[in-house]
Amino acid sequence: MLDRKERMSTVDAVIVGAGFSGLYLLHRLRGLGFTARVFERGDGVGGTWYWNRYPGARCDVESMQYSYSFDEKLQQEWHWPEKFSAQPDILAYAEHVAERFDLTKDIDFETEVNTACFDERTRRWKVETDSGEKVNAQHLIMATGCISTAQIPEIDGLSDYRGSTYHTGRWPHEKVDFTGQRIAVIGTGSSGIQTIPVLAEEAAHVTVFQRTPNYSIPSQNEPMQPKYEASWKANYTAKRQEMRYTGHGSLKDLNDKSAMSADENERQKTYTERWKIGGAGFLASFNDLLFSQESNDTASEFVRQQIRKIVKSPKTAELLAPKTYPIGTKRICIDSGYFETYNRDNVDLVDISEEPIERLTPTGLIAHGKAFKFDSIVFATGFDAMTGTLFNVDIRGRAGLTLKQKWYAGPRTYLGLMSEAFPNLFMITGPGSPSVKSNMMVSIEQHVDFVTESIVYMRQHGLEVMEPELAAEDDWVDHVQETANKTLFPRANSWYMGANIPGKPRLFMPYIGGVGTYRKKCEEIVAENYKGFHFKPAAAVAAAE
Ligand code: N01
Repeated sequence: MLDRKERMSTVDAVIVGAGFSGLYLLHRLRGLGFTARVFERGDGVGGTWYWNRYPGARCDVESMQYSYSFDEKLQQEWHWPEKFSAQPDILAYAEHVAERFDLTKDIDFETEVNTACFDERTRRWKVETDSGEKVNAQHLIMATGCISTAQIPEIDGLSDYRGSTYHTGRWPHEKVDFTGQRIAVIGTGSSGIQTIPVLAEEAAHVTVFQRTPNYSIPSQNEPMQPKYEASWKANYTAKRQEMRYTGHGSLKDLNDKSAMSADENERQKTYTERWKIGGAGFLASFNDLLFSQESNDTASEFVRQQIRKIVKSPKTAELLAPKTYPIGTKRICIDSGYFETYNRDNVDLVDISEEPIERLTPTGLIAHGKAFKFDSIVFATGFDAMTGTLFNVDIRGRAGLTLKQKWYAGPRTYLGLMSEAFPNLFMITGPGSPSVKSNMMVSIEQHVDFVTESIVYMRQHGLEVMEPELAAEDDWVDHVQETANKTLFPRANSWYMGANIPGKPRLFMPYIGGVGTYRKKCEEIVAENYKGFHFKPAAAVAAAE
């Protein structure tokens, strides 16, 4: 048996996570002649799409836009069966990419990175996994995704419950058969809204526990139309380029006009047309829906009216109609028959906005003083987003500072890519970048390209260490908050604000200045020799010791 020292390996980069970020990173770094190892806690690739296997899981970005753009042959050859892809199709795509580019040989599955410490003497990250393996790497790249740490709320009696429990973000691999069951769904975010209609078709009875109603737009999903697919494929390069400089990284046909500059008739006509088209393009009905409360009110009211038209019980419709925050300031939901589901005889809605679930019991739960019995409880209760997964790894930078210590009052990054005191640590779609406020595929590709090009730059210039300057980082953190404060986003208790996790600092985590604006900013910084970053050549670091 090898001793510990002999087992230790050395690579240029350790990548944590084999979702879309980790896969593309590995492909690019290897192609540029770097050595890399990927550690992935799941037993397969796909990240979000590996874990979120709940019935009804589907992407809310159109298939033609939610895919890699880096390989022309791949984008021409791949066929998406539906306008909005279901989870199994996206997972199949991730698996295809891994196979096509021969990526799995450098991925350790079912392996979690526990600790990562920057050794100032060797200028290397010392990474240790849960299998006890130690790896030295010049670069540590967190490709862990923004919404990967599932949250089950601390409700009293959780361990007393004897039935089956599920979390949408950790769904079993084998099919769960709910036939004949009475089930509870707790949570009505994107995941709950997608899964409730599908569960209602299968289970004997579904009781939905809703703390906050959500605005949801019908996806108007349909099989992929050959003409539509062909029109994208004929112009893929140009369309992808256009997407990269839009506000959200996707082509949504923004109506560049204020809602208040239109009269009531025009607004109704616009909203009705967008509702019929479906999808998140509804928020692009006018250009100021996320900036002006008055404009936003018109769109919010339109959606409430649709809910009242769809849901037959006026009482249930009122409970489902969001009134406490502006539309779009919590992640907009895209559904397939969500509101219609409440017209079924086997679906009930329980409002827990005023009074939380009291506790779980061996047979179900107690809410409003009433005991409910359930065979299964589905938690659609979300994630410790953006920072939770980074904190799950004990990351220690210079002088042993932990990331958690540095970010105690909220994440501090330069461009959402790096954090001062953590040399050569990169984050893909980290807090402070457009990340979850964008088409993730566009943001992932941009960050992977930025990181790999930075590493190439270092190699070309004989540089060994890269780190943001504290002043540049402070300015960026302020800019991220100032940008958010000019919008309506801070008015909602959303996971963007960390509001779903008790005790989490309350501030807007993603960068809302726009995907195109952000990309141009990154391009300018690179053109100015990586303004705001400083580098150390190998010799200078050694001499300073
Ligand atoms: O999680 P969420 P999600 N008692 O945090 C409720 C992406 N995504 O998994 O709003 C009772 O949005 C909570 O209530 P409240 C997308 O970015 C994308 O649905 O905090 N209820 C809320 O209703 C999305 O935004 C896709 O008052 C409790 C729900 O649980 C993100 O993932 C599909 C509670 C959590 O909603 C997360 O979505 C799915 C408690 N103690 C997800 N704690 C697509 O691409 C929480 N809740 C379509």
